[in-house]
Amino acid sequence: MLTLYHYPPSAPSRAAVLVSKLLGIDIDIHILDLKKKQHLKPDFLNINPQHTVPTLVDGDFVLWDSHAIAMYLADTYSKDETFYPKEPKYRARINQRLNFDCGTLYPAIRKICFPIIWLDNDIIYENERLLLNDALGFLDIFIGNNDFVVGNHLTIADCSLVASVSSILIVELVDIRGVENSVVLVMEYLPCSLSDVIRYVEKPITLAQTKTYIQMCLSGVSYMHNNHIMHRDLKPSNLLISHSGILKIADFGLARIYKKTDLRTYSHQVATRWYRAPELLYGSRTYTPKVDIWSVGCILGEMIHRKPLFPGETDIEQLAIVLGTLGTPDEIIWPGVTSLPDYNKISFSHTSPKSWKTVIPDGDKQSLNIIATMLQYNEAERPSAEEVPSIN
Ligand SMILES: N[C@@H](CCC(=O)N[C@@H](CS)C(=O)NCC(=O)O)C(=O)O
Repeated sequence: MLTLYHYPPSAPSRAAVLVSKLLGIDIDIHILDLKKKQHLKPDFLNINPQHTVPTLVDGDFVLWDSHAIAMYLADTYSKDETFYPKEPKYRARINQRLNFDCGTLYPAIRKICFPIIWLDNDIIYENERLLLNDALGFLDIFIGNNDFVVGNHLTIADCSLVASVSSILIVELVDIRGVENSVVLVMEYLPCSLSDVIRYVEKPITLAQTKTYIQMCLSGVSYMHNNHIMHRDLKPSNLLISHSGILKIADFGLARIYKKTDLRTYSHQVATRWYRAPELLYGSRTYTPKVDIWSVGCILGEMIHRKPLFPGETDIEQLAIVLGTLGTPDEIIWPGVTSLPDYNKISFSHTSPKSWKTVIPDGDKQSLNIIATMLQYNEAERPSAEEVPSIN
């Protein structure tokens, strides 16, 4: 049996685990907590005097360095050559990417992340940021129009590079601490939320700011959705603003992974009421990430209107306000509405849709058109985050 000494926050260590999974190799993973200095204990120093993770033990053979481990596992245990082909030029390019990770990309990431994670530092120096940007630029060039770092095939080099790049995200998560029986996540401090910005009466948010924030929000939503995550609780107080005015999506407490091919059902009791999509209000359990697009539409409307668009006090009042604005839905504008779980539980008197100009009198034509497309009953008609026309 192979044993891998592993520490999950370490990118090289994660790369070794990824390779073992990619190759379908059964490995006994032994967690070594670097924060508790377990890697400096004599037992481990006997195995690896350089005291680094990952370290692989294969019988009486010991190997460390994630890239060397990846090559060894692929050469020794892979069923075929798929992920580390022997053809000399192909293999040379994979090795070049692995060396690039080892000598250029990972050191640039480590220089920034190490002081933040281990030394309670919160400064990123400009020269370090530029070095990392340069390295990420090379990575972009390697990928070019392909899907992977060497052409269109997944190789062991992708495992190393993706593990390294994913470490950049840890910078946002400043620390993980165990306190008694719970885990405390220490996040980057962001001074205010979009909710504070909207309600700051002394300096009302301008249309230009509104558009910039919505654009940032949509690019975050697009990133999440492309990575199969639906947030399910987007609202102004979950959109945080950094000192330099960068908007970041926070609070993934209700977020879920979804798959297009999956027919799994989800809870409908998600999203803070005012930003909850109508399919959720009618109890749908097979909704899509378009619930987030509805929420962004509500947020855009609220930024222009300076008041929430649909401020229901109860779930029923929420539905009544939405219907009072968009008009009574039917099977023509919203195919499938009559089959939603809670559709027959409550009926409202018939109402016609209001024009968005009457709902948000201060709205400009372009913003109102965008709100109208995002706030459609039929989720299939709502644009994806990328399809929302850029607001200028
Ligand atoms: N190039 C090595 C880097 C390994 C490395 O630096 N590991 C760090 C964790 S990210 C470590 O074990 N540090 C503890 C130490 O050096 O004492 C690899 O790819 O495996």
